Amino acid sequence: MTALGVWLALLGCEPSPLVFPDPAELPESSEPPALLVGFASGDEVRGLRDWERERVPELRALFAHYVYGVAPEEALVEVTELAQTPLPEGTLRLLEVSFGPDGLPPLRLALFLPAGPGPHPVLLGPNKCGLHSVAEFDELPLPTGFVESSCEGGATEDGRGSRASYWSLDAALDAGIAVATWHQSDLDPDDASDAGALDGIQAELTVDVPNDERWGAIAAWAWGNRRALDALELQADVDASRVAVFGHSRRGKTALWTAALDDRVAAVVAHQSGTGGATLSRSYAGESVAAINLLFPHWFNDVFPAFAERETTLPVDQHQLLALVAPRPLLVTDGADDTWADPSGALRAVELANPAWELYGVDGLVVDGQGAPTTDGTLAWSLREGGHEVRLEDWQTWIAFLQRNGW
Ligand code: GTR
Repeated sequence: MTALGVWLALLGCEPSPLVFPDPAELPESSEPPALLVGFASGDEVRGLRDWERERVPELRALFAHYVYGVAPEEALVEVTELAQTPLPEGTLRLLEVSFGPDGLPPLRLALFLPAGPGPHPVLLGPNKCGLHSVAEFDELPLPTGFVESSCEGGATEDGRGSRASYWSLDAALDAGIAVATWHQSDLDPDDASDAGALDGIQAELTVDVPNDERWGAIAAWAWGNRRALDALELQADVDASRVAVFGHSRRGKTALWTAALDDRVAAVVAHQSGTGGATLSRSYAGESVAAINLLFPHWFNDVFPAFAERETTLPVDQHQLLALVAPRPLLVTDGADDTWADPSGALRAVELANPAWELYGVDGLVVDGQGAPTTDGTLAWSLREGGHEVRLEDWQTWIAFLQRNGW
């Protein structure tokens, strides 16, 4: 099999004659590429069959090749329960998720379960500063690997509960929704000096693709979400058919790429996910493709930087990533002062993604009498006041949206 065939197979796609032109050879288009026209064939998508059999695998392959990199499709997962503790609002279960072959570092998953027997729906996503930062509970272990310098208290006891204001666990538990989280550095340290994707899980689990297509940190974290989902499927008191993947900022980008690749993800909440997330690359407000690759070269593969100052040649744009979530519920949330994440570019992407929901005959984006977006449909965008952070108010918006969609 050719290298292309190998990695289309890794992505769960049938090998096809798809070839990936060098970025320098791609045509310019100031408009985002059409959602419902094949890249290779130029043919229009005429219905669900064309969408699911042709266009979805093609878009997954294009995003992997040009943006995020190629990850292994799955791994053998072993799940061990490390601890179980009663909480005022429910139960905390600590799981260790290890992957074959031997020697790969495990992922530690904290599962906060609401009171009652379940099975409970779940909000799943990685955290930035370590499990101990999410809440005050002593049972949450300290991180063992890299911790960002912006994380107060670092990997020490001083960091315990330091991010609790970002994690409104009680709001979810009171609504009967479990929260599952793991530290992103368990899979891949968020270390900008690792542009070649040589540390973390990628160093252990190599994929047979050219170097520049290697999976970056966002792809590694998306892979971690998928392995956490493997573990959640084994929990009798979890409803694995209602796992929403969520995340703030770089973890919002991760949530979208997770759901784009994995149909088991039942819903997505992407909060202030910005460039490389919900915002169009061809929107020139906020962070550019050049800026993100300069500061965070390790998040993407080594092909994406070729589009710095050349966004108009990108053969994909982020509305197509959003469309890969259809027909599942997708909520994109932003803050009015968070201009770096470019809220209006995200709204435009949501609008351009909407035809994918229409293909399934579901209510995607629902607008009010003035044409303004609401959160009533299956696809939604919501703006609050303020900047780049997570507030109780954000959790309330996410939870209300999920509850309207059966959580
Ligand atoms: C910013 C970065 C954004 C966003 C954010 C975050 O500095 O430019 O793309 O991801 O970090 O993750 O908080």
